[in-house]
Amino acid sequence: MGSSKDAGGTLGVAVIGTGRMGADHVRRLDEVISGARVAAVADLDPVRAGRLADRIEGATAYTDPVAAMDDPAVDAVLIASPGPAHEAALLAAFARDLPVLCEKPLTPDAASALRVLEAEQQLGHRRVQVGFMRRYDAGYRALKSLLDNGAYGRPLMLHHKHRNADTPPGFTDAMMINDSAVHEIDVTRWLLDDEITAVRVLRPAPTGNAPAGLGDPQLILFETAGGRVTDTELFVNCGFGYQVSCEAVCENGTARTGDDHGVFTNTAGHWGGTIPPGFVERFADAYDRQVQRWVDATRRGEVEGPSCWDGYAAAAVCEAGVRAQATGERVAVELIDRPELYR
Ligand code: ISE
Repeated sequence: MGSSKDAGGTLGVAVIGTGRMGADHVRRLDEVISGARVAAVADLDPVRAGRLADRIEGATAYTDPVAAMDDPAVDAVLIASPGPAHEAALLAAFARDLPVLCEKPLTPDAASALRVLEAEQQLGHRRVQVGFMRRYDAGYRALKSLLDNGAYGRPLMLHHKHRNADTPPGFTDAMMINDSAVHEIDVTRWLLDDEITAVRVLRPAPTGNAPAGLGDPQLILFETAGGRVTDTELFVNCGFGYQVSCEAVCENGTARTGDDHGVFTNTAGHWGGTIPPGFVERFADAYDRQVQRWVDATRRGEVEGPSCWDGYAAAAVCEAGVRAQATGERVAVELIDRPELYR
């Protein structure tokens, strides 16, 4: 595979979807990332796409993602549209052999993720980095290095906490797994280098602050092929801000990330720090690092980071999770054998 873009040239990126994440990625590519520029933006809403493109020299607005990919200034694609639109966009990018950074989820269910996995294998080389941004967070990376170097012995359990201040309108029980817990699914697989084999969901009495019908909080248990167990407190209407942390319990010690409270303050009988309002702020550095690493790898003609296999495995665990949530039962995860391309 040759490098995308001439030596020293910038990578022209088409950003597909200009909602909250897409618009943030457009800003990031324009203001933070080196070696890339926004060449095209696509959104079903022409006004939203046009407004963004107008602010960036040389960027063209489209309503059709495929037309954006066919813009001659485009060398690579960043997919940030809603999950159900990902499969079509990914297949169109494969047809043009364009490098892709695809926001999570790869696709919303395992069957469509499998189709994407098969299409990428047809190409014969990896083309996709999936946007599991926690893998680029400094704290999670330090935790991963510590587990990998083995100084604390084998990791036995992970305790995850995932709290959001509130949920957007229309947020459902299934979205608590597919949109929120999907991050714990990915970091569990990544940190432990192990596949999740079964899921259980415990549902305490919901907070009165959750919208009617949403069973919030939930406690999610994963078992892995290597015999590890992890728990996740998922509380997406906690009201007080955005908190994500992970503690690894190993044979010879424990290690925890996510407790950074910013500036430590003392005032009038209180000490404390700050809690970020949302994921865009909490993971700003991780998003920057993720996109910069994608741009750098793409310009070298390489693909790194979370793969379509990771996207597929996460989708399969989500499916089991949604069933576990609905039935209260332990649900086994069904995975195909890992194809050669992803070993
Ligand atoms: C959202 O889609 C995200 O990806 C956030 O990281 C997560 O914390 C939130 O719960 C999701 O809704």
